[in-house]
Amino acid sequence: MTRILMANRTRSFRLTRVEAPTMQEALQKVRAQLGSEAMIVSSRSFRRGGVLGVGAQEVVEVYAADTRSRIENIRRENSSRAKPMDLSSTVAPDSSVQRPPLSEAVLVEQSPPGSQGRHGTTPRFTNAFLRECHDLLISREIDPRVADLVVEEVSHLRLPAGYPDPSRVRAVLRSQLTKLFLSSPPLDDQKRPRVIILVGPTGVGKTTTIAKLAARAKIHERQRVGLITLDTFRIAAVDQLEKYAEIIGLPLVIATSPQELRMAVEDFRAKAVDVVFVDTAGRSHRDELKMAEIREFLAVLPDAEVHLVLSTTTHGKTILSVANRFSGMGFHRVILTKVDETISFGSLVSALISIGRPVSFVTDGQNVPDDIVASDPERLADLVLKVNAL
Ligand SMILES: Nc1nc2c(ncn2[C@@H]2O[C@H](COP(=O)(O)OP(=O)(O)OP(=O)(O)O)[C@@H](O)[C@H]2O)c(=O)[nH]1
Ligand SMILES: [Mg+2]
Repeated sequence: MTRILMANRTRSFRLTRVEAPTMQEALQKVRAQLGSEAMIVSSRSFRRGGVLGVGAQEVVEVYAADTRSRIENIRRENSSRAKPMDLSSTVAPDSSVQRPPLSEAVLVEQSPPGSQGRHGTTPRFTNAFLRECHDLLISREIDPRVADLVVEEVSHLRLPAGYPDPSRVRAVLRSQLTKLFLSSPPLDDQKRPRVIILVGPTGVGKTTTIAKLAARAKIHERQRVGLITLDTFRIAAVDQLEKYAEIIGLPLVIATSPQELRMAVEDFRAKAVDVVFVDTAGRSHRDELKMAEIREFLAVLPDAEVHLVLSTTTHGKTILSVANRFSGMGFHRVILTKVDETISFGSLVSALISIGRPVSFVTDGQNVPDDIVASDPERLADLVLKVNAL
């Protein structure tokens, strides 16, 4: 099933040539020599020997490049220092999304000078219930400006007298936090096929999430599902999705150019496929060239739903800078992964507000297809407070 993938940037790599009777054996040789992240640069098959074509043997020749140091660089880049958070820098607004009034205020509001005391406690909140609310939010690593605004909202409610009941504090905060997040109404699901593309930095869980979504669409919703991968940079990446495709029983097409992508979708349309999931290679948000490549692919599918996948193990400051760099792709939704590995979801709240796109799904583990749920503001509030989370 593996098709041979042509890569176009080869200058910086030393090429290794292998020969074998079949493509499968040639790829095995490449793997053995260069590891599973080798990049196939070119391949051809020809016949050798024999007389007048009789007795000639099929030979497959593959040139591959060793990308191990490059992959390491990409990984290092992604885990490098975060930029300072800039709450005023937002991605382009999505007119289909109704932003709650409080979140607009968050983007412009500044904390009054000296507003943070112990654990960020605001002295102007003299009421014990409000102080308890504020302390809880700060302990969840929520930006103090956001915490101030949420507590300000709580202060307009009729507050219980006496020592604050912790469960009451959480209930009130849950309902206020819910207002910070956008709901995620379904995108146009009348189109056939719906095309759902996942983009995002390396290693955040794009391929695993596609496998989860695709399996659920097929098994639970009984939809006809197709898979396309644009991640032709590494053999291992294609193998990964190919395995899922085989297990789930789904057709997978490898598209190496925007034209192939368009043709693949047309082909699925002709076969009455309901939904097509498109996997992309992880891109460092700092690599403009590769970001431009993805944009070229996206340009041929203007109706596609683009979901930006972000790992919640990334700190809020980094998340915002990643989202800003991916904003050129015009993503419609955010998918948050790895909440099972997240210590504090609170630091992401201001980033999510600034991003201004609803969260469509949240994933909480490596199990396909179980560890994923559709997201809504209540669920995100629960994640902040870690109450009944997932
Ligand atoms: N704990 C946890 N691990 C996850 C989750 N989602 C994905 N992973 C793991 O994260 C790792 C990377 O997942 P991939 O799906 O390969 O990530 P990717 O974004 O496709 O990576 P690239 O294609 O290399 O950019 C794998 O080990 C996954 O099992 C999650 O929700 N929780
Ligand atoms: Mg992947």
